[in-house]
Amino acid sequence: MKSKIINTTSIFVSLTLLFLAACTPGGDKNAGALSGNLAERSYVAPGEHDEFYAFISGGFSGQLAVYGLPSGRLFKVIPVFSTDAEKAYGYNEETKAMLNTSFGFVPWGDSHHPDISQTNGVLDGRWVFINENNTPRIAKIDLTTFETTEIIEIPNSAGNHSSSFVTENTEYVVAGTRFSVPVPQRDMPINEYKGNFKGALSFIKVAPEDGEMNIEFQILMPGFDYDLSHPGRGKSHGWFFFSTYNSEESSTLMEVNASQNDKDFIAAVNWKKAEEYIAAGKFKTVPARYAHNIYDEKTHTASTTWGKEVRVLDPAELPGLVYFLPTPKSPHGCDVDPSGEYIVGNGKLSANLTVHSFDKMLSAIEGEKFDGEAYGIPILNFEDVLAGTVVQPGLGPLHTEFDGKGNAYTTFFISSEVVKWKLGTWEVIDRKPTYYSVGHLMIPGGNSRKPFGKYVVAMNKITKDRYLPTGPEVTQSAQLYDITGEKMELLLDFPTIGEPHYAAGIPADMIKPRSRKIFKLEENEHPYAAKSERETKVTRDGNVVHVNMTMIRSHFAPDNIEGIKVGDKVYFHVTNLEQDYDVPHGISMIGANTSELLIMPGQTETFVWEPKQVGVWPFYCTDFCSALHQEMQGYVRVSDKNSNIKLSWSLDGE
Ligand code: RUQ
Ligand code: CUA
Repeated sequence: MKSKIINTTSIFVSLTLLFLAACTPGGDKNAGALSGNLAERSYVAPGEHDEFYAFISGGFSGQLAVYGLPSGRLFKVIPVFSTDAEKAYGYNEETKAMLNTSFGFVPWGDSHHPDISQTNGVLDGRWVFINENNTPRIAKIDLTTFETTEIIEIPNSAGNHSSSFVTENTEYVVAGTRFSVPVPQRDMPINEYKGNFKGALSFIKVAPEDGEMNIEFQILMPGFDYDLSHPGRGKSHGWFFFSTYNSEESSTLMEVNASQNDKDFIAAVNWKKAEEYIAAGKFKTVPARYAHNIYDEKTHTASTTWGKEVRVLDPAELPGLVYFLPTPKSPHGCDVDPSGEYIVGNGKLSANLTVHSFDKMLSAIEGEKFDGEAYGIPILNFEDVLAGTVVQPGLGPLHTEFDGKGNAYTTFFISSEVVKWKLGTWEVIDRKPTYYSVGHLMIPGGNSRKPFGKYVVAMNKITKDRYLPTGPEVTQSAQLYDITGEKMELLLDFPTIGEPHYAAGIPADMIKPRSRKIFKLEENEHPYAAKSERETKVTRDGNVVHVNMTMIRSHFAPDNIEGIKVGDKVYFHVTNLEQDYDVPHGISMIGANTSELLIMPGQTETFVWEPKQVGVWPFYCTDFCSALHQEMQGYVRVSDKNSNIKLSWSLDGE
């Protein structure tokens, strides 16, 4: 009895020690070293610029945040899938359409995986794409304006997670469903999931000139969960790889029921073959309603068109389109090295990392060496496609990135660490703790043929004691490591918005010279733009009033308006006449049921105000724009519904 107690206690003690080892900021021991030379390496002196941009997903904030590396300074939160009062995104009349979906106006999203456009497998810095997980969508952000300019909804999809990754010439941005669902959606018993639900993998064509997205085709896969994906590159360009879990096709208590199979799959999709099948007419056209929202830079206005159908390919009937590569234990990450030869599958529950060989995969396919099939899709032999195994590198592997020098870096969620290992020899070279429970990691260009392997950013799921406490919610956290040497070195912790999933980094010089400074007034095609104070006016049509207004340092024109009545619907269309860099003005109206506007030089934006009370009501500039910013204000006289005060407007009595 006694010995039993001792045993249990000692197990408890060693577990506690293990836990402490994993959760004590071990870096503190090296704090002295950090304060010296290491600290200088993340220090960007006041007025100096960072070397890299990092676009870090905002997770459940629905946005995309822009940081500098190595400083970790936050520059901008780009509104993408969630409304943002700071920038009037989703509040002003111009951007509301960006959030249209087949479910109506959706003001929130869950953004996960940004990926920067590429040319010849190298980042080109034109756009960054990012997926929305909850109401499946892909957004495109223009990297001259850092604004979201297009959002396309993905039909037949649910939990749009294995997305939004681009092929090496940005031919496609790819979106794979995480949850399989009935396709088309219909009323049916949940327990008839198996064999009946489908997983759609969508290939969205990106127009080479303006980047406009168009759903080219969908591949209707068996009802597994499609978790992550990455494009082939170099020799494997033309293929796309998707990790799957729940090959058990369970719909309930998934933590148990979807962890039964010893191996799930990585699906290898030959999209060049898919293009041939499309050209040969081997597709079905199925009805599907989805929103396609485009922001026009000339009119400064977004509009929605509605997709009505998609072309669908059935891999069971189309030989050579898809193969399954057996991959141990519910793989999460699915990462392809810069040469395109190695496909890393990170089995969340597996002790080892599995690396597949593209060349071996091709010869196995050629030799028709299959180990059965699943729903008509050939399964390759595990041993035939295996390039190698990284043996027991850590616990709970999630994602892998590459430095372009033959090394791979994998995150381990359970053992909270980044492990560096060598491609080809599979030996572990280094490991460094992360604080704590790391998810994704990012090396600038790490998902391309040309990584800029100077830093790795680890994005952590748990922060605990790393920062000053801020109530029960602790800031999310990223960590920056220097990877120029044999061993990784932790340089910096910095907080992030929302929960960071993936990120994309790029040398600042590839974006900086093209960054937009103003919008040219003469190119402004907004239907209500007033391009000079002479063009300002107020017009009435029934109870709808349009105010075509301008703003310049430091007044509005007009700034006195009379003849507005309770019950009117007043549209303020406001044009910023400035043509200088970094001179936005803002405007808001007392009691308006919307956000302020923040209008860039040369831009026109609109907000609606429905006056509810008689009186004289002020409005003002919300952005401290000049020495006389506080003077940048005006009044609207609101009269009773039945009053006959004439509509009039003026600036300085004119
Ligand atoms: S997830 S932590 Cu990309 Cu959404 Cu892996
Ligand atoms: Cu314009 Cu303050």
